[in-house]
Amino acid sequence: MEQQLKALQTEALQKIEAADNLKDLNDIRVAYLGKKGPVTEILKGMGKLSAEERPKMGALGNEVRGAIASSIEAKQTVLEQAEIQKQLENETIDVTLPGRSVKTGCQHPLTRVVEEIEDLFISMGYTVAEGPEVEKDYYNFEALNLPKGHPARDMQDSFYITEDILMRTHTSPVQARTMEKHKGQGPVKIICPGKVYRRDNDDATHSHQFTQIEGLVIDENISMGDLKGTLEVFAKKMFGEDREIRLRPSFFPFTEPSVEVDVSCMFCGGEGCNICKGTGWIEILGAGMVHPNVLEMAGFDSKKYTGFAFGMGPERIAMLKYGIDDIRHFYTNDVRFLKQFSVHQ
Ligand code: FA5
Repeated sequence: MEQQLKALQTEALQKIEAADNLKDLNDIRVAYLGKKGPVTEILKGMGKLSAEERPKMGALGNEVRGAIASSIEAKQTVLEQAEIQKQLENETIDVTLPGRSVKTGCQHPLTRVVEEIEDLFISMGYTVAEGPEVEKDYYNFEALNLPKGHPARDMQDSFYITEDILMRTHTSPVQARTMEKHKGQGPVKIICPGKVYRRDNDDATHSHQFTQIEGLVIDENISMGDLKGTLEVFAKKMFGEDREIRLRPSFFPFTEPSVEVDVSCMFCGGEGCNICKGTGWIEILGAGMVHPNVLEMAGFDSKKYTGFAFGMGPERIAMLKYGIDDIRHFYTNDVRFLKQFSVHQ
């Protein structure tokens, strides 16, 4: 029995030594130290021993169990340490590796120009007004001195939804709505940025959906001089301090007199080039003094109040500012185009 117990101890210690993971070690613990393990089995034969031998064998049995248990415990510590070490090695961060750069987006060039124009007018005391893109014929045309059947409606081919509702063809209906809200009381000083829709054929300078920014000022004693001064500040701010503007007579049913506003060519400085078609001037917007009929329809006394209004296409402004040759670049979202306007290239 003594030999059996010692052989068992040797065998168990060898297996413990060979175990290279905690699961195998636990299996050895269950196999050798469990209630029905071999030490217990061997000690069952103690009944056949003399009274003298029995306590000796009992003590030896405990000794073998103790040796196996402490060997398992020691090995467990070693294996646990190894496991922690392995985990630490796997989680090691190499701080010398180059970082991964985060790709940031950038503001769309059109948004940038719209916000720049907004900021300029806000700094001159204007507030920003908005209106619906699906608009009533009344605000888009009638309240702007364009009754049904007026030939000037052909200037803006429209997408009609019903006979009285259409996609707005310009941002001027926001003028009409704002004036109506003011109930004949000045002053009014707003700009209205927003999307507009026209049945124009798409080409390098036209789109069926584009952006406009409208400006409207109504107060006592507002004159054409105020309009010209305001637009001069705008042109210099957008295109450079050397720029000049000129007004050419034009026609809009909602303004009288009406003008087209040109800026001196920013590409040739006014000398004449292929962009300004040799004239030295580039058209940037339409404007005029608010027609008395429009003031009266919105409830303003046209003898007391006068006003000016203007409307521009920020796509065309951005094209001139950044030398963009096709309006469709704004809408196709080609990353190669957009990336050129990133501040973190
Ligand atoms: C108007 O829409 C008037 N409502 C502007 C106005 C407001 C005049 C207040 C007087 C007082 P016009 O149709 O010219 O005007 O358009 C204004 C600007 O929109 C043009 O100068 C141009 O820059 C831009 N625009 C017009 N049609 C298109 C188009 N199809 N695609 C891109 N931009 C366009």
